[in-house]
Amino acid sequence: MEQAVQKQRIFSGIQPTGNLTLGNYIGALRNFGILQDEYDCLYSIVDLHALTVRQNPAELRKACLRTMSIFLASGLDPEKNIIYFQSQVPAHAELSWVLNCYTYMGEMSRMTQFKDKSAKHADNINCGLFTYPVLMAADILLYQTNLVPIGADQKQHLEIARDIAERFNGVYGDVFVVPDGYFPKVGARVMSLQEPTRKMSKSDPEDTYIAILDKPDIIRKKLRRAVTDSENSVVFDPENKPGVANLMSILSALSGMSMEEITAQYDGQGYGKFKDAVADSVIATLEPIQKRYEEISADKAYLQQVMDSGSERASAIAHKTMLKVRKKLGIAPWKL
Ligand code: ATP
Ligand code: LTN
Repeated sequence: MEQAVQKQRIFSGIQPTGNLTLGNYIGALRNFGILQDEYDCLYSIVDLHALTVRQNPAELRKACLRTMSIFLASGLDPEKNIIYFQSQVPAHAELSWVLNCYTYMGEMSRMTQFKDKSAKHADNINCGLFTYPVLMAADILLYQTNLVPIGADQKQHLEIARDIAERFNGVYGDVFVVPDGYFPKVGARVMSLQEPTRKMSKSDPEDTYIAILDKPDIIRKKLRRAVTDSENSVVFDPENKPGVANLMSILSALSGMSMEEITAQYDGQGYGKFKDAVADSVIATLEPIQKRYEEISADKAYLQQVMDSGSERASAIAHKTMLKVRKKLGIAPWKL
């Protein structure tokens, strides 16, 4: 007799902060769509994580809806995937507390994102920022996730999630699936257009990133101004030519061309032509997403329905894990 094969589970999250960038798209979002047929996927807008940095409530609300609309516009089917807001499923915060008690201060203080963000927000180095990776571990472990599609900047956080899962399982038996990462071959770390040795980040100044919703003329302008070097050679050398290497990675990730093919086609013709080719491929990728975004973001009833059904479906899975965790820990509910 044939047995129904249980699909592997995928979980990933994106913070509703600022404008989603081309880095978010190439590093994470694009893979979400590719995986939706083969896996059982949950994609969360992690609004609790966003609170680690001071947010304006009205802006946060808008950014949440914008992020959800971008998820849908980039091809995520809300029937096939569970798309929801993290804060709508209280079990994330609950499991996060539990896992905090199985995580060491030393582990958290080694996290590079914590160091970067506390340097950026020196006036608000709060405990949430410090234990941010524990909440991320809770997000992942709550759903017994097998695979986590993320950009390379999140590798360290995924490692911690694995360590916490193994530690917990070591004490209580097999409670959590230990997750693996899923990284893009090219573009796992899209770099800033102005400082190509730093990652492109949506919380940096406008001219350093391309937003998924940037219009074609803006995209072209930003790419023309992208920092390169004075050599005029289109050769992939991330160490000595980080600006050119970054643009080549973007073009390769979006067009499928190899680095050699890009060099063969654009070397020796000046950076202007090369940058225009990068702009063409970025525009061709983003324009259809922007068109769908306009329609989806205007349809409030549809967004409400995706939001409600997503949190209901996610809650049902989370509830099962929490019952198991509570039982193992010896906390209520008990059967008396
Ligand atoms: P912030 O600047 O507000 O910290 P961010 O731009 O890093 O945000 P996140 O919401 O933290 O965005 O990340 C969402 C996903 O996008 C993660 O999987 C992350 O690895 C990926 N990602 C973010 N920036 C890049 C980048 N420059 N290149 C590739 N992937 C990226
Ligand atoms: N920490 C991630 C966002 C994030 C996430 C997650 C990603 C929160 N929870 C769970 C994957 C799985 C970030 O800053 N990019």
